[in-house]
Amino acid sequence: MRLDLISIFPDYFSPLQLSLVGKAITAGLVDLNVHDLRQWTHDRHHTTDDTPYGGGAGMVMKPEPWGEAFDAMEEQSALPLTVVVPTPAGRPFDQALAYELAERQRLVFACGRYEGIDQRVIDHCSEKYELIEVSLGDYVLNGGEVAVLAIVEAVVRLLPGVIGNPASLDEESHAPGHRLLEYPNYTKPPVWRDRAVPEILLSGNHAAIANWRRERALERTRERRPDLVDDDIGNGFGA
Ligand code: 6GU
Repeated sequence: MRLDLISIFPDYFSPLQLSLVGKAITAGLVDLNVHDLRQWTHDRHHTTDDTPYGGGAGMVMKPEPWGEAFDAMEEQSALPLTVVVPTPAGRPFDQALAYELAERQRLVFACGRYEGIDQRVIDHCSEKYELIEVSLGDYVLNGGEVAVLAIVEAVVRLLPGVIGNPASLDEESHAPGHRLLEYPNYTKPPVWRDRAVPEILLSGNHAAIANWRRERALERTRERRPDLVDDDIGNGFGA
């Protein structure tokens, strides 16, 4: 998969060289390309924002640098391209969307700062490419960069060959097929500061353990995320 990340703060993306995403890059499973938007400005101050038409607080990102950036994206690779624009006004990001994005050959992330990007850039891109505006949740970040770190990590770990044991993807919270939160986990020692590991996990009875884990997962999900449980009405997923 090819990734292009466009931002006025390209340094935000250095942590992607670490850990699992870093290994996927080294292994050649991910081709990561970080771009400084200012290379597509032509004035001496490398201006990327301006005041909003109609008035109001904050600044809006100018369309011209973005237009040149997307032209350059097309020149750099002929792979079909999906544009991801992080914005609190976007489609809520979830595991289903992570799986969808993991199927794309090339993702181009356009990070807005300030009050966002001139709407004509969004309209231009949605006419020419597949475009998805994505939100991490109902809160406001200063820009898309931190959201991109989260989205890239969630997507890259789903790519074939990135995770050593793909079975672990099936068991985790929000895996396709079950939407329960994960059960609690324990490791050695069997007693720590007077707290014992639940007996059943030491029993060797695999059926009983699987049962216990299912119940804990259901209990936890009902308590913390009733919207994810089938017996809750109006959870948006049907029964
Ligand atoms: Cl994706 N971007 C910004 N700027 N703020 C957010 C967000 C994204 N998701 C939640 N808040």
